[in-house]
Amino acid sequence: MFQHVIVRRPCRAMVDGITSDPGLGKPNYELALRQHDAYIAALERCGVDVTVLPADERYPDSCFVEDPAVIAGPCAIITNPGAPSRNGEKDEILGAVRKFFPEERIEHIRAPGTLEGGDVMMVGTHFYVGRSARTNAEGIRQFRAILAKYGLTGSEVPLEKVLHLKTGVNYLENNNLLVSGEFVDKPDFAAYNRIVIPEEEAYAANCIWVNGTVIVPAGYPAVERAVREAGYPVLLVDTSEFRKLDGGLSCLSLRF
Ligand code: CIR
Repeated sequence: MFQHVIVRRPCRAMVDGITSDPGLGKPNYELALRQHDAYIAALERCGVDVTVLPADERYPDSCFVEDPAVIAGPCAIITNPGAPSRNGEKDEILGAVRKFFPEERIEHIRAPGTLEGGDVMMVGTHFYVGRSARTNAEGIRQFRAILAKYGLTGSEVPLEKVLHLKTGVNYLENNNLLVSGEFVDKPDFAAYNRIVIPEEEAYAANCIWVNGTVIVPAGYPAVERAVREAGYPVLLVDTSEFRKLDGGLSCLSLRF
């Protein structure tokens, strides 16, 4: 069960955030704020308390708080984001993390290691880590060493196409895994009950489980149906403006 969630308000500079698909257009800032409000409301309905950090105009992608930190059970790991324009976000998330974790349980990924939280998927005490353009071998080595200190385990999943691991695979608890694209047949995930997302709805593989409910992006009927059929109550949140920056539901919060 999650008790706490940390989010950061989108900043006006988000229109200059990183995108792999400029053809989707720039986000509409006012709409992004309304969608962020709805996201917070959905999380609150799942029974968590939500800490809302102020917008930070220095970092266009800073609403995607999942990337500069990973909360792994008893410890918090401040990452070292591989995207240069995002690297400084790690110093800004630290203050929020300190409100929940004592100094001796706050760990750091250090250069030349890089790691972004979007590449980390938690399954109980095991953490899958995507080796991506943002997360390198040294970052994963450091991350696994930190996990071991706390009796947790990690394994590396090489990525071929997607930005982050959780762009394409997300754990819904109860052995259920949403998978799309390159993750459908990966041997790493063979033991799970895999719910395969059709290619045209691949964006919606990024759903989040919050205390028994699954939050699903609005506008992806096949994914919504599949999640309901798996037995979960569903809350829909429109993330169209964040999608324009390759961001999804998981990217927008730290849940612990
Ligand atoms: C980026 O490219 O870093 C942002 N535009 C999107 C980050 C998405 N975060 C995530 O998947 N955890």
